[in-house]
Amino acid sequence: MKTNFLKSVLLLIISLTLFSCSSDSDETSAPAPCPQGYTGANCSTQITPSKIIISKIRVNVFPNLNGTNTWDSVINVAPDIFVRLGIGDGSNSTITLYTSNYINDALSNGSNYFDFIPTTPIELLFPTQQHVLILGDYDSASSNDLMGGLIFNPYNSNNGFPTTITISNSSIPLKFELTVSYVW
Ligand SMILES: [Ca+2]
Ligand SMILES: [Ca+2]
Repeated sequence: MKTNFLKSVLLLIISLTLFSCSSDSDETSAPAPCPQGYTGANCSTQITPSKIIISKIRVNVFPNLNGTNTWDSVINVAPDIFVRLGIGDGSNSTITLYTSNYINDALSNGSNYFDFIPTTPIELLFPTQQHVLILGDYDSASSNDLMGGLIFNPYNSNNGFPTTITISNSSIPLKFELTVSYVW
């Protein structure tokens, strides 16, 4: 009986030693470096970027009519579109980051698009905060018409850092595509 017990203890010590040895060998092998923007044991955790940079705002879809009326009432009735980007929800407290020039007499046919390329790329310094992208009809003779706006979060922790961020709502209808890059 006593011998059997000692044997068991000895086996336990041997297996613990073996386990400890294999553990040591794991520690000595250096892990492969993760691609930029990722961390964690298997490099699957995204690192929140310090900023997201927008180099282009593409307008893909917008309403050609203001309800049943045209956006403008005289001669050229199509809207003169411009985009405005801000931090917030579109209310008065929204902080405007960018307002584009306007494109004359734009009509959306579902397959065309209109690009706005800022002279200086737009830097989003708070990429996890709520932003708003607004489409307006520029009216020189009166105040501009709000054609529609969409709220979005530029950064999501599991989206794989896409270089194109699509923001859309088919019921307005409104669709934007942002061309972006990331800085960590
Ligand atoms: Ca108008
Ligand atoms: Ca107009």
